[in-house]
Amino acid sequence: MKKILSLAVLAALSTTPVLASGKTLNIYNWSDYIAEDTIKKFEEKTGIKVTYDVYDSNEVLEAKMLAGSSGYDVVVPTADFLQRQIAAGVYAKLDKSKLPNLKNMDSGLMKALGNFDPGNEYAVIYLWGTTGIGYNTKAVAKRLGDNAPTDSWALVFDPANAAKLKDCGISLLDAPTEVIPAAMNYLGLDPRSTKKEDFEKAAALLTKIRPFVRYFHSSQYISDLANGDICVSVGWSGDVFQARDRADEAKKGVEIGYSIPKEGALQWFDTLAIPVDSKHKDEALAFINFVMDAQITADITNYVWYANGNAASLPMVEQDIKDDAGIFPPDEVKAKLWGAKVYKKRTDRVITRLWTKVKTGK
Ligand code: SPD
Repeated sequence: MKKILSLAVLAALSTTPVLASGKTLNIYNWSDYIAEDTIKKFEEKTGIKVTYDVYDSNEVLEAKMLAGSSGYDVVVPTADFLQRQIAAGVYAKLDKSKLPNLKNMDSGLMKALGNFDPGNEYAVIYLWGTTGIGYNTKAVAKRLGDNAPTDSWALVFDPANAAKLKDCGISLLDAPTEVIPAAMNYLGLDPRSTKKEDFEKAAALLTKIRPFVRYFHSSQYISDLANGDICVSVGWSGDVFQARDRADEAKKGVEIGYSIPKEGALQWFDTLAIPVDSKHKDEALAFINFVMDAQITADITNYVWYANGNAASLPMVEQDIKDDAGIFPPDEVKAKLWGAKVYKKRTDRVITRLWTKVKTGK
């Protein structure tokens, strides 16, 4: 018995020897936004034990960061939110001497990130994508015909189309700073406008389609699209591709498409940053450096279907992902993308008030 026990103890020890360092790291990331083995590989390589939590909204992350004492060591703000949060003093400067894998990053994209974080002092790019339309090809064709405008915001923002899609289910991201500018873009207004009247026009349009929207949520649509429980989502590129992948695997005849509308779409960058009150900054830097390893980033992109900012990873990214115009848009599509606007507090209040009205349908 003793021998059996000691063998069992040995076996247990041998599966966890790397965690003997006693070091820990608390990560707060978007849901469905990492490869299934990334954390395990990091723990095995470093002996650092990771606690991993998820969110699906920049507003939720921002509230936690501004309140302070979140307990997190690595978080993943989108660049426009990052800029405001840097100004509020919530992030620590990165010690670049501990990030040798910075050499792998795409210098053009890091320069673009510099518009939000001058000198790339506080953050590195994790993944990037667009906010477009995910749709169930058959369900949409059945209701709007073979010439359904799947290449246009009209698919969802034209009330006549939305009404016909009501029964199969429309979802919108619960992301006011993305959906309202998309509606402005559809209306022919500048999606980066900060004029109150432009926001109001977009909100009026969204209120018209509100009766046909099943829900506002920023992660549930992945499984619902995949299962055929909804048929159109204003969603994030990689999430829609994950839905497509799940639908393909389920083999139940659900086919999912993703479109970057011809009118244009938001291009955003998510970044890795360290809260200033993190208690495990060295471990956080070790994680960021680990993620910037070319193979690790390639594995993440191959798993979550989002483009990344790591030039060295591209040879390891699967060819069909690199070739997909919805993930790595070609130049002519890129020309129609707009960058996120960093809103001042006053504008933010306008957007929040209108969004509440849209969601409640009042
Ligand atoms: N499921 C992961 C989604 C990540 C989306 N990032 C947010 C982009 C906001 N513009």
